[in-house]
Amino acid sequence: MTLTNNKKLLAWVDEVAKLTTPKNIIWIDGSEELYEKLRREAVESGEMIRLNEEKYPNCYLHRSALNDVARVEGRTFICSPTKEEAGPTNNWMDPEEMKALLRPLYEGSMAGKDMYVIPYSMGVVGSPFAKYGVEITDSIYVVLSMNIMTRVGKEVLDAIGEEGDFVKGLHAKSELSEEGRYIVHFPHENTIMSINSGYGGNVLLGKKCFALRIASCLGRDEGWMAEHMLILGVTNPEGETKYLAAAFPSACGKTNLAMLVPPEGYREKGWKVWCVGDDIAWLRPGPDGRLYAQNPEYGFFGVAPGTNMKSNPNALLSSRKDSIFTNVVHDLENNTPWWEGLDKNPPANALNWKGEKWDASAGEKGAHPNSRFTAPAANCPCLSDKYEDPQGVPISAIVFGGRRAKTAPLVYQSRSWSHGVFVGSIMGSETTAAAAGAVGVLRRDPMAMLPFCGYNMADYWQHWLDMEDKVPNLPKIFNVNWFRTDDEGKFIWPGFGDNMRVLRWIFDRAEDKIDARENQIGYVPLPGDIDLEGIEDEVTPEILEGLLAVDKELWRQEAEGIRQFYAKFGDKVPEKLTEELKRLEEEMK
Ligand code: OXD
Ligand code: MN
Repeated sequence: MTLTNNKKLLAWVDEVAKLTTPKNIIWIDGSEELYEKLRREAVESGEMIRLNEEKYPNCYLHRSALNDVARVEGRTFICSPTKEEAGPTNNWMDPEEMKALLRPLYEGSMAGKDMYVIPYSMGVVGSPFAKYGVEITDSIYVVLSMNIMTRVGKEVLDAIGEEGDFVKGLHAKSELSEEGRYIVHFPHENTIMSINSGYGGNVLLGKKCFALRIASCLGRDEGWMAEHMLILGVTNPEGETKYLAAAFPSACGKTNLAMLVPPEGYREKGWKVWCVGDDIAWLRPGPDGRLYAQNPEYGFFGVAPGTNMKSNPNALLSSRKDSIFTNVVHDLENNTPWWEGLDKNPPANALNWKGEKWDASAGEKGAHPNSRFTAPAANCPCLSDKYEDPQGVPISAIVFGGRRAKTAPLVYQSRSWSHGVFVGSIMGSETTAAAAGAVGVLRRDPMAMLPFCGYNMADYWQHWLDMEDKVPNLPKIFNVNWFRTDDEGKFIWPGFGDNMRVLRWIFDRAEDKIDARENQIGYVPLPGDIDLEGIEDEVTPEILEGLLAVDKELWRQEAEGIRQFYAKFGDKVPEKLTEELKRLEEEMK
């Protein structure tokens, strides 16, 4: 049975089947019947384990191969026609050379297996934001996860129609060999090829591969933006709701901010925070001259460790049904998932993420640090009612952030759009103990897009700057840093729900409701303008002053680091950004 008359799609499926020689070709039509059959098959083969039906209805546990537990930036390629187009921060290979390398890897790779054809949409089907894709895969885990993370099925084929275009994604698990692992993008052909991996970030091709790397190129060509940003809405006690989009590198609490629970005093007064998206935002000029955002995804692919009823109740509750858990601890007594930081009671009778008998008291972690939950956004208790709005939500503020022990203040506002683009381009974060390597090393990660920008980052900055000509009423741009530490290395700002206090200032500034003080790097809050009611014991006005202070010596070093980073891009760095850098150097003299 085929569900479409799109000749291009039928020809491509045929071509892939000839190359990979599967036993059957199964079109994913979105029917529950087919999903149920695949779930049963995955349980029978051991690919997934069905969890406790009462506590975790329709939830499954999955383990990826031991050598395959994270995105592999070293094996991710942008194969644009020229190396310059991919830029100095992406791996590049000539497209034809890469195809010649990949072809033998795919040859016969699905022999004896079923091949699944998944039509999916990034964005609300039929909306101005939507872009369609088709992923071919030999993994049931991918089929079931794509159904959580994107909108899948016949309605997407109908939206593509007989003549319509789509992004091609070809995934084969093959032997899961590390040497043969490739995650490859051909932006000029709207094609993604992934092989020898079964880990989410490498194989759920709608997410990073399509919605960021390919979509960033589409956005450049079509006048919109694909960004690694959460989207949230804040309703004030007067009942007005405003939205912001925010970019953070990993390990900066992005999912927690996306689903923030305001402090008790705020909740009592009627403040509410709504999640529109936790990872990706597509931003387009709207009919009223403002910038509008939609979350192109349909679910959350969240890091499990550290998620608990205190740190992020909304994420935890999102994953209580219809979810897939990957590389977590399996509590055999209850047949439930567990991870470090869920609670203080590691299960006594359990298997670790590798599927081995696990004894928590022996000191080794049970869940992989990058273990994940894949959960439908519809489960999220604070999901915005505008989440499925075809027009998206109007964005009042764009927020950049990173993890900086000293340099960056708690919050500052950029002086202009160009200055804001500069602030995004110099983003960086200090490494934590969660990742391998030295702790506290600064990694520059412009707009948190370093591993996700599908073309030359310097051209991407120019595209940001050019938005000023396309959108008359652009949002204001801010930078936040929740992670300043004192001399003992302790965090000064309480973070989590109390970040609401900073969001409030950001919205007030975005609407020009309050004044601010200009310093060497932008605008910072006036004394008294960050509400400290309820945390006065922890954060006195003097401490807040310290959190907002600019240390000229540190910023001189910062400017030097930025100059070195910019040098990688040669003369491609937009002039407006080098001008901003010069101004920063001047200010710090
Ligand atoms: C993610 C990431 O998984 O940014 O969202 O790495
Ligand atoms: Mn991300």
